[in-house]
Amino acid sequence: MERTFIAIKPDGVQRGLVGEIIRRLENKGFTLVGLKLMNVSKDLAEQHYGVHKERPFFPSLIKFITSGPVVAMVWEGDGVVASARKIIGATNPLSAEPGTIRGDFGVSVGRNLIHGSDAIETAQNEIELWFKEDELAAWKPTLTPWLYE
Ligand code: DAT
Ligand code: MG
Repeated sequence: MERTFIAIKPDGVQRGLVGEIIRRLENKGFTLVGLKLMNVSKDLAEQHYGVHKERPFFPSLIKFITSGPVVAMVWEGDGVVASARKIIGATNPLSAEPGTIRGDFGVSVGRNLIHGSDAIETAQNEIELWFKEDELAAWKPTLTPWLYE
């Protein structure tokens, strides 16, 4: 089953949106298989955002993501990588559609609340980077026959 990596950033935690964000992913029908509240080291932040290291916003991005606890999660379900990106919305919250997390709760690209993997391969790498195998719980919700044909 497809998996994606989702992180509620320090602004989402500070603003008390952890429950709201988890609720949206649960309501959609995705399954939570990993969850931890953690402080992010500079090293982990730089690895996670390595693809952006030449961008002008990189230093402030690293400073922000290491500024307070984040909620790191792994979610599972058919098509979860692309679907979670839709639920999250566009990178700039001012461009994100209403009904998306960033569209409903954000106003600034540097405080856009949440991260979601952008492709299946990226998701696998990010899950490995953030979670140990024994921190993930494989389980099959009893609702599965009511979510999948
Ligand atoms: P996304 O998080 O939607 O995958 P991304 O991978 O392009 O977006 O960028 C990673 C994060 O970097 C993004 O969530 C917020 C920050 N960021 C991106 N573009 C930025 C910009 N132009 N100015 C400030 N921060 C930016
Ligand atoms: Mg990205």
